[in-house]
Amino acid sequence: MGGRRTGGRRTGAWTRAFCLAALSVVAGAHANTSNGYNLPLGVTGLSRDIYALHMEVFWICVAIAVGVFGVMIYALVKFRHSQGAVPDTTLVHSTKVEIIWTVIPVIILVAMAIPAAKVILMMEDTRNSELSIRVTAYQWKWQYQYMDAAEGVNFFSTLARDSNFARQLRSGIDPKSVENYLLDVDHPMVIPSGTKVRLLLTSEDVIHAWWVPDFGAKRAAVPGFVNELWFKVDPGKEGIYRGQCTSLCGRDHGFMPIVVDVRTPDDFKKWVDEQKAAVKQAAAHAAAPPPTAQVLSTATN
Ligand SMILES: [Cu+2]
Repeated sequence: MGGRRTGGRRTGAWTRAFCLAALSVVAGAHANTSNGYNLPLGVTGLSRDIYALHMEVFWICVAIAVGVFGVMIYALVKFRHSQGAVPDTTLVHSTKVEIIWTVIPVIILVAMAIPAAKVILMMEDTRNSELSIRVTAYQWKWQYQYMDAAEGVNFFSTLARDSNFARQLRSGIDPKSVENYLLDVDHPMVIPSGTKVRLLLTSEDVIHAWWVPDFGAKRAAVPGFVNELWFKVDPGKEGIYRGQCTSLCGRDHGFMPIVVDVRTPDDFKKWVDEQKAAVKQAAAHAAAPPPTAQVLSTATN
């Protein structure tokens, strides 16, 4: 009796789990981006292409699953032993059947490979980029060195201070109270919208990987190699986009987030001018002769 009751409870749990899964599928079908059940649709042409590819393959998988399981379930029920079914051996080692079940999957694979190859070729095509940024990964931060029109802009991007304080053992700070906990940096990468941006990725120590899901952009940063990556954010989609290092790179792998601040080309130009002015000012300070002890003592008096 006891066993039966446990069985009943277990069935209940399975039913609940099934209902939850079914609900999540329904919820997933309604929204299209970043709903927690599917890939984000993203804000670049590449991310949308990747999403479309993913959905195409997904629906092919659904159709295959429905077909295969449908025939299987039908056969299991209709031709069950208790109904006196007799095995039909006419299809065993049938050349005709073997040709059919080889040709159909080949057609399906080719149908998936052609659009996938197109997207891969497009991802690799970094020609005609309008802004290049050299990205160097370190344990555990990123360095962004701008080229082209923003030549000279160069800074490190590290985990934001409040996240860094909260993450310390026994910090006494509730991580939930920190906005964008572990997903914020001191200096985000700033890029213009509607511009083909090319990243030249490398690493100074171990293998890291630069990834911003909303851009459909992810690539490894390998010491001694320069990998290329590009994206073009749609005009009108300016804002903050976040990502993370996605190659297990050591103790603080989880503490080197990526933040990209997408601005309009005009705002980006203003930002570049400010950065260049700041660099010039710093250089002027460094070049100025150091104050002598005499000057210093007069100043303090
Ligand atoms: Cu890393």
